[in-house]
Amino acid sequence: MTGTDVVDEVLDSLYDAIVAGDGDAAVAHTSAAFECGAAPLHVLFDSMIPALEEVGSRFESNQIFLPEMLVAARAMQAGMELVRPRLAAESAARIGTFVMGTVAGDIHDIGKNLCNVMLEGAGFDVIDLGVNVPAADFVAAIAEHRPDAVGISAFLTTTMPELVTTIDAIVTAGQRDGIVLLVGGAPVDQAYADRIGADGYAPNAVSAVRTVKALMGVA
Ligand code: B12
Repeated sequence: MTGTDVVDEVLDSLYDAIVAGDGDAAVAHTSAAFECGAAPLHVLFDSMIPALEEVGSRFESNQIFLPEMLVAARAMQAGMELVRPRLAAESAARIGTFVMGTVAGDIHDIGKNLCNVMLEGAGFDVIDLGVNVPAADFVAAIAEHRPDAVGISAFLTTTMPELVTTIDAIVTAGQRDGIVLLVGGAPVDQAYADRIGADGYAPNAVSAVRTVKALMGVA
């Protein structure tokens, strides 16, 4: 068996642990993957995220229900705690401040947290406002932290309109100029981002970093 085979086997076990919602096993397999020399991004993108995608499609087809989806998400988050410091250790020189949050009415945060980890790794100081964030809290955070960029996530079709509400509040507060404004989350796309007046959109954490750096002119 080659080293690559061993890593693949551990990543398969990690995938199964997340799908099964077994947090302890997820942590153990994440740890084992690093001991075998797996790169943090390999662990994230070739095991953890596909596992959650599988959970999403099982939920959609009524094979599992909300409690199972919740434990799977917790298992993923537990494993991600081991990934975070490894990505941060690869951190580049500081390039700016990024305010990030999930809109009001929406409690999904795994994708947002993943973007935060990647942004920190790229050299941003990330101010994470958390989930279920009212537009007024984005406005207050921009006033307090004077960020270079702001990221707003919405993960449900029903909470996408909150992106508009939040951008409107930022415009009304006179804060729109001078910040790079990104939107994201699974139901959002480039056309929607253009329509609601965002500067950028990215479908995943890697391209979120690339996009914000390009828009800031630090690519
Ligand atoms: C885990 C999960 C949950 C967990 C969330 C736990 C947590 N802490 O986040 C729990 C169980 C709580 C949950 C609840 C619900 N969920 Co849910 N959930 C999911 C699931 C399985 C995974 C989401 C996820 O983490 N994906 C993995 C991450 C890495 O991907 P991502 O979120 O897309 O993020 C990436 C990009 O979007 C981008 N990105 C993210 N943010 C940002 C920000 C910026 C600025 C940029 C540039 C980019 C960017 O980069 C990220 C990383 O690559 C999805 C199914 C799926 N396949 O997506 C359903 C899903 C999102 N949920 C769904 C639903 C319906 C619900 C509930 C309404 C269920 C219910 N009946 O109560 C509730 C809503 C609760 C609420 N008010 O928010 C639906 C949404 C359908 C829709 N179109 O609106 C989905 C799609 C499942 C489905 N197929 O039906 N959910």
